[in-house]
Amino acid sequence: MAIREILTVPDPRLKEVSKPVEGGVTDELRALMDDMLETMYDAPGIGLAAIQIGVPLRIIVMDLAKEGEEPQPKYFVNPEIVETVEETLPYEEGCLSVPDIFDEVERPARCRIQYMDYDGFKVDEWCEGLYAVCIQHEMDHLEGTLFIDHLSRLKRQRAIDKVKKAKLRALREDAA
Ligand code: K1U
Ligand code: ZN
Repeated sequence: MAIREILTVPDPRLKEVSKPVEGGVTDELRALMDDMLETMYDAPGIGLAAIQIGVPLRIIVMDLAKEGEEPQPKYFVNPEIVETVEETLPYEEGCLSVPDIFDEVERPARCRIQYMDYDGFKVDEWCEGLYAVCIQHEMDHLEGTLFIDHLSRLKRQRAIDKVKKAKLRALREDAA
């Protein structure tokens, strides 16, 4: 297992639409999902899409266990949202690709998803609460959409500028 670098804005790869996994869940894919989970735990975060480590495949990992609880890793291969409810839920979101920026996004409160799990079994289930928020945020990544794309143009640009400045500052500190 390995910790991979997480891409941050304005890296153009984050705008790519990820491709479906062909040919089922192989050992190679499971090794990628293991790396993604380790990278997510290290960050730390509660979800990660493959494109965030530069791999344009429709794969997501997630763990919504609270501190002190047993880990509950979840793996999603070729996930699809097949139904949503009209009711919406506002939630203060963050993103490992837009570090240290948090803002409210309103999304459907519940959604039904279909995907293949770590062992290649098909799953069909309803999500609600943080699970619904996180899977919709991660599904957005597969379409090249970031949570800041749901904000006003001004807020989005401010967020990108803030991340750029922080990256420059870190580079300068490393060079000193
Ligand atoms: O970058 C990502 O896609 C991961 C992101 C997932 C997410 C968070 C909040 C709402 C929607 C989606 C994160 O994990 S940001 C970090 C975070 O939320 C967190 C980190 C440590 C402990 C608890 C939460
Ligand atoms: Zn994100």
